Amino acid sequence: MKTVEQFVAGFKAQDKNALARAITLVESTLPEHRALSQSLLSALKTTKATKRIGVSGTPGVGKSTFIESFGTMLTAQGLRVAVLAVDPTSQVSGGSILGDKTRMEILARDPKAFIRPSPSGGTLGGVARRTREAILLCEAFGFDVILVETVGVGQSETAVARLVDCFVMLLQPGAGDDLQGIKRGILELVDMVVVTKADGSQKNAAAQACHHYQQALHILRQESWHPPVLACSAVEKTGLPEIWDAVGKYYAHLGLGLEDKRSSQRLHWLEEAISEALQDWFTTKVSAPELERVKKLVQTGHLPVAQAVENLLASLK
Ligand SMILES: Nc1nc2c(ncn2[C@@H]2O[C@H](COP(=O)(O)OP(=O)(O)O)[C@@H](O)[C@H]2O)c(=O)[nH]1
Ligand SMILES: [Mg+2]
Repeated sequence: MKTVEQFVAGFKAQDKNALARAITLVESTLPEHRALSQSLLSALKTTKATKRIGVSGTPGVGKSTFIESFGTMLTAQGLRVAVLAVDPTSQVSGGSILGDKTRMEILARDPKAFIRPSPSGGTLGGVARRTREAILLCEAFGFDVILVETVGVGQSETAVARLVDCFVMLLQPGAGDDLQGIKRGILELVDMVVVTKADGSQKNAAAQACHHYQQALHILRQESWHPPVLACSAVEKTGLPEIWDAVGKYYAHLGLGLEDKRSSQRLHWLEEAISEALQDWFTTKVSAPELERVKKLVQTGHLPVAQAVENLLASLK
């Protein structure tokens, strides 16, 4: 597949291989791939109302198992589900969070589903951009629900919250009696909290955790949307319909606000993209030895920072 027409035809024919290759294209940093992927994104149209849902939480909380059970429930209802991942740590750990496809064995074989592991390498900004474009490709392909899994570290949660409509935070029972372990900023982003592993001996603890989080969120979040706190067991497949129901309520609450939310997200990504492009442009324009020379001068205090920037920019004119 080498032309936009071939990709578009592949999408029309519902060839998942075409989708996978289109995502590889948006993940590529080669200039010719970038150009082709941009033409492809412009050529593809999405008319369908999709749901973009972020699934976040610390490693081991049960994200992949949840997505397997939740996604399978949705495909059984006739919905088409795509799963994408944002994992800025994959570079370090050498594997992606969806590398453990064993946790999503059933969904991975489901004809109504598509699972894409995290792009490895690059900055969080780069990973987020590629994921944003992958979301658009999955929507153009015809998926109804896009689940974006992210590991709860660093800034990746904030980035994912800006990629999705509905940001769901997974917590597990007994992970502390208060919300101290969770960054406050994250609680301000969540649209829903799900307490996982509400089964077996953990069942009571999960109910308690729900109650606890509900109270805490009630104080913290006084907006018109009160993020609900729900318990589920991905293993016993309980509590999942209630979560889907809450997602529906959230979208109903957003109403026309959904388009506002998405358009302000687009604006945010435009600003990010401009900064990134300027950075790239700058590093290709300024000669490395010159930059080193200026850095030394700044380091030793011989040149003020602002003056250094001005000199560098002036040298480009
Ligand atoms: N009892 C129970 N265990 C679960 C449940 N969901 C996940 N687990 C277990 O928790 C561990 C981590 O799950 P995983 O989905 O890989 O977590 P992730 O790192 O957040 O993706 C695994 O051993 C799962 O079997 C659940 O609903 N109930
Ligand atoms: Mg996982």
